[in-house]
Amino acid sequence: MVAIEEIKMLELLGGPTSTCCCKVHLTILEKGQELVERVIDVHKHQNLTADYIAMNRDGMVPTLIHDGMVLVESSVIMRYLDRRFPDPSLTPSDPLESMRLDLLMKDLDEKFHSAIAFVSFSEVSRGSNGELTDAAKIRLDSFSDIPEPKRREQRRQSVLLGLSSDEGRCACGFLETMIKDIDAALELGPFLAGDSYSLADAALTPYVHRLWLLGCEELWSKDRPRVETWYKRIKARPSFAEVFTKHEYQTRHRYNREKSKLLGTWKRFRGALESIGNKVDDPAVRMPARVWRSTELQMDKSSDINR
Ligand SMILES: N[C@@H](CCC(=O)N[C@@H](CS)C(=O)NCC(=O)O)C(=O)O
Repeated sequence: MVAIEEIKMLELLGGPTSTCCCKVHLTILEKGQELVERVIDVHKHQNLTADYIAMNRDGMVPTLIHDGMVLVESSVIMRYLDRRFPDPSLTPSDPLESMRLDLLMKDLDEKFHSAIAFVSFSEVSRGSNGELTDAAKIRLDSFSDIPEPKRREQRRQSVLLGLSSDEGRCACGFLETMIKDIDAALELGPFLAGDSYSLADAALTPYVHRLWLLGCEELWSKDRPRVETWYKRIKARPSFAEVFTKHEYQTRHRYNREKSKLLGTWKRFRGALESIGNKVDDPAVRMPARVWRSTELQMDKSSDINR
């Protein structure tokens, strides 16, 4: 019999509509670990209660409780899990592959996460002509509960401004870049950091899936077959079914592919991308993918100090 103190259960606080929770959830399952899911509904501001903020001062999900300890920040949690449960390792042993993993996760945290949050909030607040829904207008008032002024303002802007604003166009540009980066990484192997599934795959999956739920798969389905193949491969894993498919009934009211198609999210997204660069000093950019391999062409020989 297992003594009660030996049961070191993982408790994941958050919910299935959060990309950051999903990436941690995928990691736990890929590690073959069991977890208890405790719903903290950010749409009901359960992340802003005094009890929750006492554990997670940013009032963000996820929080992981393990063995009586509190862990926050999704990427930090994922790395903890990888060290704490080393088998199977989700970090490649090859230094270059693990560097690729680090860079993909850094870009996700620093650029792509806020971009998906903007596009998601903006689109779930709109009708087919891009107009704010009545429910969204009511929700705007509730943002005053968000304690940190910068985050409060970002949240208001994502609802008020829409994808045709500079902020929206920047977000769409970043997400296109994310797909290009995924495509470039897949040139080197079937998974994002090489031959086997890694933390990078777990981290990026919820973002690509969110774009699919928003009906924006044209970002890859026409001209980036490697991304399409990777997405199919990831979708076939039991962890995907457990994290996404199983929770579909809970998330449909918010992210619903058929509804996004009807409401024209992709049209607005594509319009935002096509407008980039059409004005002077445009803050939005369509960046090229990360380059992993050096080629002769990229090297400017005239700058060679040994010449
Ligand atoms: N850097 C944090 C970001 C977490 C985050 O943005 N969580 C979102 C859900 S994906 C959240 O809690 N949103 C609620 C809010 O902003 O009020 C992490 O990686 O854990």
